[in-house]
Amino acid sequence: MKDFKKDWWKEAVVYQVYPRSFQDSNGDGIGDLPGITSRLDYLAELGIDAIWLSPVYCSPQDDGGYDISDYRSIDPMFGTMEDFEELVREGEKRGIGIVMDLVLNHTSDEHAWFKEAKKGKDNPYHDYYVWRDGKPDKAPNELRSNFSGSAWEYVPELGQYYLHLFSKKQPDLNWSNPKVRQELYDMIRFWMEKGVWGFRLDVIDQVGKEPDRMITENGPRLHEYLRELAANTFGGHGMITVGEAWGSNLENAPLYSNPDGSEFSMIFQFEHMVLDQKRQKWDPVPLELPKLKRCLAKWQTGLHGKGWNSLFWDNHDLPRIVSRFGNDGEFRVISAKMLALVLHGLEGTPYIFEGEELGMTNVQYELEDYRDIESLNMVKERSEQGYSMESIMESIRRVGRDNARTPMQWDNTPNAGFCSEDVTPWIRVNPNYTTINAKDQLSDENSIFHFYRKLIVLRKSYPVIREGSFRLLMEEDPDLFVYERLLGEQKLFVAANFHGTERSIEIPEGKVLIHNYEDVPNGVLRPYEALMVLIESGQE
Ligand code: TEU
Ligand code: CA
Repeated sequence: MKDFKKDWWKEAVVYQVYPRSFQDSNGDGIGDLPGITSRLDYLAELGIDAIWLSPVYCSPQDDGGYDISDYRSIDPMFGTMEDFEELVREGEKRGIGIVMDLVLNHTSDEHAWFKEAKKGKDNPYHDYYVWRDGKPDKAPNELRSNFSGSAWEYVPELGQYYLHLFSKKQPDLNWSNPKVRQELYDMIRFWMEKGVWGFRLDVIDQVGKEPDRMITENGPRLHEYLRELAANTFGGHGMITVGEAWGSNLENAPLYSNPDGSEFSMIFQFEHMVLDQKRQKWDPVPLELPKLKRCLAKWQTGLHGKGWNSLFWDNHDLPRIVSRFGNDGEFRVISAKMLALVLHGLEGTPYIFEGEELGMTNVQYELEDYRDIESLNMVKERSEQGYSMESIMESIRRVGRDNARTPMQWDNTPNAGFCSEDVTPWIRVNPNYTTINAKDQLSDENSIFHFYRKLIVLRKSYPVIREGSFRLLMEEDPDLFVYERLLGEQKLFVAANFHGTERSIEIPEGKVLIHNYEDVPNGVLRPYEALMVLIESGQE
């Protein structure tokens, strides 16, 4: 096992790869492990420390690999175990570690455990899953799947329903069965021995569910389970661990990311990602900036010294941030840099999702070009409920997960360098690859790519960026996001204009570390303008 420097992940920047969409190496139109290995130099140039790899295990791909049929093997679609080991080795050479995605809440219905479980109530694997007796037309209760419809699926041969909080091909594991937990711990140790640097834990806040009480997130035994999980696996090994926890809040976050290491290094919380929606994600509303500022400020101050934040705008489930909180038209480059600057000025571990560093945008496809089960199930449900096709398509285009999953745009050749020109990629390439691609940006010092690279260098260079305390300024201002970070004699001043009109502002004297227009602003922030100023004490 690798000997990690204590809390190394507090200084790290993580890059998320969604393998299907990153780089195809063998001409089947699907990204794969050798493809990722072939792009490690690109990631090394960006300056990241670790790759969070979305699932590459054997899977029928009902939910993009988050439906695992064998936890200990690589899906042939992505390559072989040797390809995986090669990626780990080649990453290591460049100082880049691999963070595996653990999906412990559910398996695929094609997992050997579930196939056994379905055979009968006396089967030793039956109790690995969550079953309730019932009748064909009467589910145990009203619990709903995250992917539309009931969370219960009937198996006539057993006269029972099984629980699936996601697709019906993702039956939920029964964590109250100690055998299930031990199996999972064994499996995690298997990956630790392969030399990975850490884990991202999918919907981990749901494993303590109590479906009869309609409790899915933050169940009563959750933290007992998580402490047991850490103690039996990665606990005390210095790895980076990040739990996905939509149900987290400031009350429970210090438990999840307890500095004593009893659970995880940090969690992904999503409060800042649901501010621009009504009750459901499919009904987006415009963002009110003060809400975002107050939310991020709350997490910055709330976890300072008591836990650790993850910092992110994007992942494989979210629409592209430049299309969401920025401007993907006239001000695409400027606003993508502004959003990066605001996030990378905060305390926590930043995560960059593939293509974010290029300012990749949402897509506007017709229905037949979308692939994601969440979107396709929603189309079915909402058309039955009488929504117009127009409003359904608008929802998918704005918030559908495929926005994040279109192929990585490497260059301006057909298929954007993601796969060779004569094959059809599994999902269409965003037609804007001719103007938005890595090749162009690598050779342009002023590109979004190089802006992200510089932000990473700054984080590594200035302790105030990594550790400083946070203070929100101009809290009520509807256009400007302004804050300070403080550490000893050093102060960092960050200001950003989130809108397309000029705004005057007093900028303190100091050293401008980074800014997103050609010239440094002076008393006015232009559309989407942002800067970071370092003020040494005595200078004010
Ligand atoms: O996502 C958790 C989750 O709750 C998602 O359904 C989320 O609410 C939705 O995608 C937002 O649009 C995790 C994975 O990140 C996701 O890709 C998986 O589909 C899901 O778990 C099931 O494993
Ligand atoms: Ca391939």
